[in-house]
Amino acid sequence: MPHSAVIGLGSNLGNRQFYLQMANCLIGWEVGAIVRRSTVIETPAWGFESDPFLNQVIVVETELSPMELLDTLQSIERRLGRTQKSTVVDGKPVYHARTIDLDILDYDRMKLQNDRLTLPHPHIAEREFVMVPLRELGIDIGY
Ligand code: PH2
Ligand code: MG
Ligand code: MG
Repeated sequence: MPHSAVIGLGSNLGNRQFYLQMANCLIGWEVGAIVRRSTVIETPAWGFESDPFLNQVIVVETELSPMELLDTLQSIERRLGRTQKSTVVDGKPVYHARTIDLDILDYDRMKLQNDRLTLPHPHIAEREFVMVPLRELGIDIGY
């Protein structure tokens, strides 16, 4: 039985539409069938001063485990020119403009916490750029 993963996509650097399309394509090849896709929305940068984002949420059926899924998404991010990772300075997250960001929002409603991945994704509820596409798809991850 495949697993159901909800993935948030974001881009605010370069040809944003192109990066979202390439990410959709690579995810379809390397992760599994994309069964739902939200509309792409433009949103102001949240939590840092930067150019506006294009954001989208998709649902994928995958045979990958959560950590395999994370490795695959990070590999796709690197191939699409993602350079800097978000860091934490003085307890506060520091974000950078990025060609593509691929976040696992939910995986079979699993709860998981390790040094690389927390599921479900924390902070979903306060981020309209994620909540709006989730609402469009009728997905309630339980926040
Ligand atoms: N991602 C962030 C921080 N801020 N703002 C918007 N509008 N969209 C994002 O995807 C986004 C953000 C960290 O990953
Ligand atoms: Mg993110
Ligand atoms: Mg990320």
